Amino acid sequence: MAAGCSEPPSFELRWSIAESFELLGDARTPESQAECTARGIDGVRVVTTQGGLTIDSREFDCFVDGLAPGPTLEAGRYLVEVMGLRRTQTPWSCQLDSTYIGDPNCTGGLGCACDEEGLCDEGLSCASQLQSTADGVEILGRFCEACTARSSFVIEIGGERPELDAPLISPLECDDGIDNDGDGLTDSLDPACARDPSRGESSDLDDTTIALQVSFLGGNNAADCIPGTNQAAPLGVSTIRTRLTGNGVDEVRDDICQRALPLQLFELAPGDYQVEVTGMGNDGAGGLEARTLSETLDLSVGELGGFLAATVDFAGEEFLEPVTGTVGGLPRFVFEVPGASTMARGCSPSNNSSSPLEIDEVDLTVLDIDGQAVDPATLAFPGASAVGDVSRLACPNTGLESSVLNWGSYALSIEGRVGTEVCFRTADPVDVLPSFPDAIQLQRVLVDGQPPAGCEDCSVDADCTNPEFPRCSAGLCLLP
Ligand SMILES: [Ca+2]
Ligand SMILES: [Ca+2]
Ligand SMILES: [Ca+2]
Repeated sequence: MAAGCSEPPSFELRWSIAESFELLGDARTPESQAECTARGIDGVRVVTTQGGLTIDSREFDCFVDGLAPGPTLEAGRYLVEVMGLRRTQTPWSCQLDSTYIGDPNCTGGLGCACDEEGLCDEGLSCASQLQSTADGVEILGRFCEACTARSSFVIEIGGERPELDAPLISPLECDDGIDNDGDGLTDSLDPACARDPSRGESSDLDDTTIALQVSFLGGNNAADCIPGTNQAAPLGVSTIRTRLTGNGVDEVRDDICQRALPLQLFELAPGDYQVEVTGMGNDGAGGLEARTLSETLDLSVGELGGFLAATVDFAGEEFLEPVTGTVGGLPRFVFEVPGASTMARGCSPSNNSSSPLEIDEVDLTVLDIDGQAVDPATLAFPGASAVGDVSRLACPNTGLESSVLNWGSYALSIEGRVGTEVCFRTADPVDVLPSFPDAIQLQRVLVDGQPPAGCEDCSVDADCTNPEFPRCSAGLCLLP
C-alpha cells in the first residue's frame, strides 16, 4: 500500500446515494460527511479482486472531495466492488435466503441471474442465494438484487484510466442506525420496524402500543417464568396470552412467558378496548399441572393511537390451582476479606475459610405478601422454637423448609447468632419460591469496621487458624 501511494492510481471512483433502486436517476453525490451520516452511510470500502483473489481493499470516509483513488494495478481485468459501511464499519449484507425466488432465464436485471462475471445492471448487485446444510453453507444461485449500498464493476487496466461512478442505495430506515422518527427507538428497537421493516420507523405514529410486564407472587423478584430454569418449575407458567377485544376486534397473541413481553402494536380505531392477560401452564407436560390465570386491563384509543403499559402480577392465590409449597432457604455466611475473593460458607469453618467462627443459631422471620410476620407455629420449621415472631433453631447445614403453606408471596429474613450476639444478617428480606430452599446470603454485622463483641474471628494472630489469613486486626483474620 505504501508503495502504491506514490504510484498513480489505476482507476478512480466516486459514488452517489439513491433513496431506492427505483430512484436511481435521482442519486446524489454526497457533499458532506453530515449528509452521508444523515443517510445512514458512514464510510465506503473498495475491494479489487482478480480471479476471486483480493488484490486490494481500501476504505474512505463516505464524503470525499473529488475522486477517490483506487490502487495501482498491473494490466488485466479486475472486479471492483464498492460497499457502503455502517457506523460500525461493516457493510450491509447482500445475501438471499433459500426461500428467495429468482429467475434463472434472464440475466442482469432485477431478480435475474447474474452474468458470468458476477455482474448486474447498474444499481443492482450480484447476491448469493444461500442455504445452510449440515456441511456448512451451500450457494443455490446468484441473482441480481438491489442490495443496500453496493455496486460492482469489471474494469480493464492497461489503456485509459477508468473512472467509476458507483450508485449506492441507502439503507432502509429500519437498518440505518438512525432514530429516523425521533421516538427514542432506533432500527429494530422501534416497534414500527419490529412489525414491518420495509415501512420505516414512523409507521407506528398513530398505532396503539401495548407494553406489558408480568410478575408473580406479589412482584417476588425470585419468581420468574423462563421455561427450563429451576425457578420456573414451582409456578409452571410457560405462555402468556394477550387477548385484545372491543369495537369488533378480537386478537389473540401468545408469547413465551417472560417478565418483559415483546411490544405489541395494533392499528386500532378510536374507542375503548379490553386487554386480557392470561398465564398458561404446560397442559400437564413435564409433570406440571395446567394453570390458567388472567387479569383484565382497560385500553383507551384516540385519534393518535393509544398506549398501555402495565405490570400484571399473578399472586399465588390467583392460580386456578392455588400455589402451595414450603418456605425456606439455606443460610450462607459471607466473609469478606479485603484483597481476597469474597466467600460464603455454612455454619462451621471450612478449610479455606478466613474465619474460625462457628455460628450457633439462626433466627428466621417470614413475611407474607402484606409484609406481616407469619406465626412460627404455622411455619413449624423442624427443630425450631418460637421467640415472638421469630423461629430460632440450631444453625443448619442443609436447607430449611417450613410446613406446606398457601402462597401469596413470602420473604425471609435470617440472622446468624454466636451465643447471644447477632453476627450475620440478611440485608433485606429475601423473596423466596415455593418449595425451593435456595442459598440465602447473610452479611457480617460490623460496627465501625469491627464485629460486635462475641462475633470476632480473633483477638490475637494465633486465633487465626488458616495460614492464608494469619493476621488478626480489628477482630478479623486478614491476609498477611
Ligand atoms: Ca433507523
Ligand atoms: Ca425511531
Ligand atoms: Ca417509531
